[in-house]
Parts: sequence; structure tokens; C-alpha cells
Amino acid sequence: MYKNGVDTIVAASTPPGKAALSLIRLSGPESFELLKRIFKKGGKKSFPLPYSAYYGSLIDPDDGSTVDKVVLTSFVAPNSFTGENTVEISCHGNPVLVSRILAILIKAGARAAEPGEFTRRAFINGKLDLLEVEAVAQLLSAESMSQARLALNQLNGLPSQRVAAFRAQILHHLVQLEASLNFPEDAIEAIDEHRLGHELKIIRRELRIFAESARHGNMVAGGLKIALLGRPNSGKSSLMNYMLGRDRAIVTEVAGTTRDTLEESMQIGSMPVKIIDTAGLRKPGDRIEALGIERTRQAIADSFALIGVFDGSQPATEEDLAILAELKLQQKPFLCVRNKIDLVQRLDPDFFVGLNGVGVSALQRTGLSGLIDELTIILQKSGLENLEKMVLLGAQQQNALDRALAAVDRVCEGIGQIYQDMLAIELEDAVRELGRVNGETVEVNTLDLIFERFCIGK
Ligand SMILES: Nc1nc2c(ncn2[C@@H]2O[C@H](COP(=O)(O)OP(=O)(O)O)[C@@H](O)[C@H]2O)c(=O)[nH]1
Ligand SMILES: [Mg+2]
Repeated sequence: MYKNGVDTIVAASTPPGKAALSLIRLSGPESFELLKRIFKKGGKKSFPLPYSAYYGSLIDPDDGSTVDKVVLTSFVAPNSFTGENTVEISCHGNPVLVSRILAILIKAGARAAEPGEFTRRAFINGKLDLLEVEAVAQLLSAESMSQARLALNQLNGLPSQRVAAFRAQILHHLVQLEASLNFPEDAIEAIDEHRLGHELKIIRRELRIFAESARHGNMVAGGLKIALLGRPNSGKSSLMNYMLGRDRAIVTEVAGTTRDTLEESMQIGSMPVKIIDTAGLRKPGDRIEALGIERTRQAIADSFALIGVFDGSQPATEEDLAILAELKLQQKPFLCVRNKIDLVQRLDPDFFVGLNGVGVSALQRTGLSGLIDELTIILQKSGLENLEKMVLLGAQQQNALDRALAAVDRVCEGIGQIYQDMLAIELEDAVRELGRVNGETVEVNTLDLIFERFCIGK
């Protein structure tokens, strides 16, 4: 049922299955009219009032029978999540009831919502910008309290304000530049390029800091990756199982068993971490092993920190030395683990002298707390626990931010070198790309990509 070209949508917002309650959400101009026809309320309170709850019966209009006893909450536009008239129906948590209620609402004129359609409407009605939409998506998928807090910070709107301010500042310079280019005779002051350059360099510096916060935010949101490196049989897979507290990776005496990288989540303190068990870095014996080694390289590149695993019961081999060199070469925090401390130790006690090292027995499951302590220190030093300063961006937004920065770079480098109308084009580019970060300018296709990640009912 359309009103002003907008239809009224409905969906269950809680997962299917039996539960104490389920929540059905209805949003759009006809929400209230539609419910008035099928809801018999108790009490005298008039319906709908802003933010009000009503107890009563949902009626099947075909035969007048009661479908369920429910509580409705009414939200009058624009004071709702979507900015539209919205009703939330709390019914009994039975999938049979939920589908019957949905069917009645659809028959009464509502349309089944698409994934993310409620959030999309919130965006279109100016209730959320794209940074806040991203925060909602991340809040729904957060697997640790840190990730949830990160998303909640962003929902408070601070990153949105920053991006809007960057965009407004650059737009201001663009307008001035355009004015002096187009109306040189109208006594508009000629642009002082030196000053423009100075001010844009300040914006560039701030934008770079913002981009860095987004990089950190995305690292935390995705789980901080820590790769285990070590020669075959050093005990990487055993150590991974020990860290996870369950048998995830296959452990055998045959060297080269792990041919692919395995990735599993755990938490260190409140930080989400992903441990990656790698296939090793030795010369490939066959094509599958070669692929495994390529994946190991990728895992090292993606990781935030590395753990070198060494067999304490054996003297160091060439390969151990190569692993140690690799750890030092990567400019990432790393930790050396002397494994198999339950056996007679033949690895030179000085092997990792001067480096962060801990001893464990992955087989007998001892030494984990020392290892976790070291990792905690690495996390603390990284500054990645400073969640308040982080920003979450979706892939599209990240790309747009990078392009905005590149355009600002070109302006900074181009001042005094290129024509002012070229500078104006670059500034325009920066304004457009920043608009794609917060959604002030955005194409429908991009919106489709963003909202299809949401579930139905959100
Ligand atoms: N004695 C002893 N053996 C271990 C320890 N950790 C792993 N192993 C054994 O070493 C072999 C190789 O372990 P695995 O985890 O598959 O090593 P990977 O090739 O590095 O993944 C297996 O036989 C394990 O049982 C340990 O702490 N002590
Ligand atoms: Mg293995």
C-alpha cells in the first residue's frame, strides 16, 4: 500500500525458532491505519501515541478469530529508527504464529521487507549516515565486547561529524576558488595560493590521521591476526589447539601435514584475535605444498603480529634460522616460542637471546599463561586498545576515503604548479569522495552493495 510513493514494509526482526517472544517490525506511512484494522486494544489510551505500548489481540479479519495476544509499541514519524511511522509487535515466540501474523499484515497491505531495508530507510530519511550504518552492521556482527564498543562509539556520531567537517572545509575552498575563477571582474579577491596550500596541508594531515584510525578500526573489527610460523613438526598445530583450548588443527609426526592455513578466533583480554596456523615456508615438495607456502606468505602480510614456533628438543636447523630471520625482517611485533619443553632441551639456550621468548609444552599443555601475557603486552603496546579513537569503514567507504586523500595530495603538490581550474577539479573530486564516505553523495548501486549485507528485519 503506497502513500507518497513509499510502501509499508514488514518483517520479523528476531530469528526464526521457538522463544519466549518474537518481534515483528512494520514501517511506512500506512503502519498505523493497517494495524487499526486488525488490532483490538485493551484500555482507553488512544492509538497511536509517540513511544507508547499497547496490549491487545491481533485479529484475523477473515474470520474474526484471535491470532495472538501481543504488545504493540508505536513510534510516530519522524521519531523512530527509520524516521517513518513504525510499529513493533511483540508476539509469542513461535514460528507458526509469526508467519501467520506476517501473512495477515501482508494481506492487509504491507510488503515483505528486503534485507537491510529498515536501515536503508533510516539512511534515506537522514536518521543515520553511512558511517552510522556501518556501525550498525558491525554491532550486529561483533564477536567481542571490544568490537561492540567500537561500533557503539561510532553510533554516537563523532566520526560522522569529522567526515562532514572535512567535506565542508574542502567545499568551502572549492567554492572560493570557483568564484574567483568564474567572476574575476566582480571584485572577488584572487585566491592566495600560498594560504590555500597551507590550509589544505592541515586538512591532509588530519585526513591521514583519520585514515589511520580507520585502518586500526578495521583491524580490530576483523579480529587481529596472529600467524604461527615455524618449521614442520615444531608444533604449530599443537600450539594452535592448545591456545584455542580445542582440537582444531591436525597434529601428526609427518612433517608437512598442514598444507593450508587455518584461521580460528579467540580473545585475549577483551580483544578479538585470529590465530593462523601456517603451512610453513620451506622449499615446496609438490604443487599443493607450493600453494600452502604462498598462503603462508599472505598470512604473514595480513597479520598484525607473528609467533615463531621452535622445537626446543632439537638443535636449530637452517630452517629455524630462516624463520628467525623472517620474523626479524617483518616490521611487526613478534614473539618466539620454545616448544616441547617437556623433552630434553637441545636448542641452544642463546638461540633467541635478546628477543621476546617463552617456553611451552603444547603437548602437555603447560606455559600458556606466559604466552598470553606476552601477547597482552604486544597488544597494549600497539595502541590498538584505544578504541575511542578508531573508526569503522566498509570496503566502499575505505576506497572513497583513499581516493579523497589522493585528490587532496594532488592539490597540495599541484599548488603553484598547475592551473587553478585543475586544482578546482581535484578539490571537487575530494568533496565527492568524502561524500561517498558518509553518504552525502552516493549512488544507488553502492547502497545496494551496502545494505544487502544486512539481514531481513534490520
Ligand atoms: N613432546 C612434545 N611433542 C610435541 C609438542 N608439541 C608438538 N609435539 C609433537 O610434535 C609433532 C608435530 O606437531 P605438529 O603440531 O603437527 O607440528 P607442526 O608441523 O608445526 O604443525 C607431533 O607428533 C606432536 O605431538 C610438545 O610440546 N612436546
Ligand atoms: Mg601443522
